[in-house]
Amino acid sequence: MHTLNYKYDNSLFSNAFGFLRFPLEFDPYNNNSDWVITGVPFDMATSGRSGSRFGPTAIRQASINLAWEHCRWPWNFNIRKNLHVVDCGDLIYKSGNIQDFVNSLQNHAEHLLISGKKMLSLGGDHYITLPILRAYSKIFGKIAIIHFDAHADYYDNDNKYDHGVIILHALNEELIDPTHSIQIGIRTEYKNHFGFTVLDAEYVNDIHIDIIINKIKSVVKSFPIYLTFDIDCLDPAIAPGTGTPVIGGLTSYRALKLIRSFTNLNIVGIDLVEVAPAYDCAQITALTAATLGLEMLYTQVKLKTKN
Ligand SMILES: [Mn+2]
Repeated sequence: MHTLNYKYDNSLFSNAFGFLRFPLEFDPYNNNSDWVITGVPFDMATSGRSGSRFGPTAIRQASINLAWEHCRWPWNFNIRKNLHVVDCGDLIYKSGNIQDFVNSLQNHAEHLLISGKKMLSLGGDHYITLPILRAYSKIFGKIAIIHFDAHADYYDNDNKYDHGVIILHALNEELIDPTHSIQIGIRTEYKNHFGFTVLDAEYVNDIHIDIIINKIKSVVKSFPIYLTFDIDCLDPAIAPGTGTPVIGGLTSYRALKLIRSFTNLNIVGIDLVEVAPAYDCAQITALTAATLGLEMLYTQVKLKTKN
């Protein structure tokens, strides 16, 4: 019998729309996967240009360009043989109903965590991180975060649903521990740092990468870490496809160097947010996000083999 063959080393454009052609698994709670990828097509909390609801699809499509490498350079092992990853498709919620979205995402996240999974979520605007952090804090207590962003995301504008206020909400709800958390690439106004260690874009661009890596590790230590990466942390010359771009950001090379150093960190959850393909150019933002996601998963294999 003839069947479609989505073997990962075939063409660079055919796709069943799983990230990296990892298996699609629509019952993500009852299987033996280590990591579950969820697309979160939500952009109703965007303050700038909307469109990140199309981010998950764009990232998955671009990820196919990366599926042919058995061992992604410069890693020396095949991730498919060392980490069990599935893609459960996109979160379903009632469109236009933000509270239903919040409840659906937190519920999904809690089910995954109770099932022993770790989450890699593809946004969506940055608001998606808040319901996920609520679920994580139920399991882990106050969690540390590594937060890549051009924005500090604690602008107190009295708005319940705003992607620029999520960190303030997470602090007020005691979901995260600022003293063991770090923000990287910030280059917009913030009046208070609430106890976070902030490595602004100037510092991250100017200081030797090894010093930055040591700084990150000295802050987060061995605490459980949620890694949240807003693509606008990168310079818009590299990642233009996002809603609120700010010039003077990181290069993708520098971001890769930082991510690759995270092998020994206790990362328990990841998201990649704010890819808005309508403003992208030649899929470079989507490809960048897909590559960062793959590299983040590679760091988890190292952690697993060392334990
Ligand atoms: Mn941002």
